[in-house]
Amino acid sequence: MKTYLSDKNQTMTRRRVLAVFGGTGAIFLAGCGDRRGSPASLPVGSNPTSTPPTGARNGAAISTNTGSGTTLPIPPVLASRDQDGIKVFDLSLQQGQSHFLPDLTTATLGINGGYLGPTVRVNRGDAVMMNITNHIGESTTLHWHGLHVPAAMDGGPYQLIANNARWTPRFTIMQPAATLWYHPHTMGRTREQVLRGLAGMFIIDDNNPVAASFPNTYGVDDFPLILQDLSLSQSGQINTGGGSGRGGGARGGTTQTLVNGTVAPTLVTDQTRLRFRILNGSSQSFYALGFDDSRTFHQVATDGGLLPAAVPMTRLDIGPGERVEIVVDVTQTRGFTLQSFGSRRSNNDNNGNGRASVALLAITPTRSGAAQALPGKLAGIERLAVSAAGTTRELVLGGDNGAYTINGHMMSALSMPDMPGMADANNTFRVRLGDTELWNITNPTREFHAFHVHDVQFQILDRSARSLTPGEMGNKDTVVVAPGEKARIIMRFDDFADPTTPYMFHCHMLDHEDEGMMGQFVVVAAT
Ligand SMILES: [Cu+2]
Repeated sequence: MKTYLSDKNQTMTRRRVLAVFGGTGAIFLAGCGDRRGSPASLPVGSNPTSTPPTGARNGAAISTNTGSGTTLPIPPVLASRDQDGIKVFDLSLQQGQSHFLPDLTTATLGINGGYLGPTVRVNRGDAVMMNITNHIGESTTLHWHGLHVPAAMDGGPYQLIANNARWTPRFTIMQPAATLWYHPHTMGRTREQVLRGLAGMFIIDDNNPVAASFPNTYGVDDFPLILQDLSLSQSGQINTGGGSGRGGGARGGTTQTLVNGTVAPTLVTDQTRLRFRILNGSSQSFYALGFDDSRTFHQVATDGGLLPAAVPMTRLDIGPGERVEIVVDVTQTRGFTLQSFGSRRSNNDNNGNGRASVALLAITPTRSGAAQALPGKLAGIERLAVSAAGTTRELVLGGDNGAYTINGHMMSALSMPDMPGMADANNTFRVRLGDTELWNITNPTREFHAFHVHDVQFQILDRSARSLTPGEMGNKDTVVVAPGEKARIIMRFDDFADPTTPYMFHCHMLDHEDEGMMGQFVVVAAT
């Protein structure tokens, strides 16, 4: 039996998630920060191998029906240190413990804490170095999802960090303001490592003056929301057997939807306009976001940053790996709830069960204000023309009967070629630096897939099944392709050529990725 939060008779008592974001010292609560958050947001250099629970602070019974839960935890903004003009960010991958369910301790992983990681926040133009140490007890990687960086800095499966080893990629932030994220990309192990807790937000700021018209005070009126479905066994351990939406019920456990690592948290706010930067960090789940009173909100950004214009809406679909930013006005003091409505997408649950609605965040305003207009134009986005594409590639997804492939090819650790000469291996595309390419992604399977390309932000040209929505007119790095649909995407491969280090493209449903729905490309200097 599955237990969803929306079950009418499902009342759960739970403790605060003690270990989220590193325990008491690092929980950055709403309403107590400046724009960049606490300057000393994390105890950098603390014992990297354990995160002791800090003791129960809140034993209140919580009815998840009403959503009157724990205060929304906000990932702290990670302070950098300056090293010869380079911003250095220290990220320690470590083991921890969390309390998602009452009286149960869940073994988790975290970055600078016991579960999830801090928000890395940078400016366009910054030179940065990520100082990553791995103490999780096995090899991993750390990938900057959506970031335009050289392949050797990308944190894909080739940039393996052994246990107790360090990796220090350096790069310059070259792209517009956006809400990106970071997570492991370990061959065959991505799903488990992400769901055990290795994920965090990566926010880029720039000098687009439009930003000043949005709520932009982190933790006050500008909130990151990391959405994850987590399947827990009866003993409270994270099911790692595949399919976050399945397994829990079958084993007598439960599937919980977490927001920043907590179930149905609450936000009390005196702000009259709120911005949410929402990440779908789930393995398999799609969410149809909206508010319980079906109020109109505006989508202002997608994966790669601001949209050309704000889009008014009442529902917003978000697939695995995708991000959206929304702005919502608080015009009444009546409480309202961000929720996921039953998604129209079929494979939220691999058992074929429909997805129930889930309360995500209960918002309790203490003040209200008049609705305010948003700027008419947000970002100037150069639309890439089909005529600019020098190369067209066909990518056919395969996934029925459990064999997840692209063009019939299943990437696995065994088929992963050695670095020298890998560019000749099966399914490795050679892209010429500076070229614009058109990729036709065809999904003949019965499932949705969320296709992600590293290195670049792309644009969706069109879909075979429907017109594009205004919210799809921005820069994207992940595109959801429906069963039977073909999506055409176009992108230009500027800046970084490296004939021996591949970038990846893959389904961002982490089960599918781990099971082989992945390929690779190298960018080579034009001759
Ligand atoms: Cu997929």
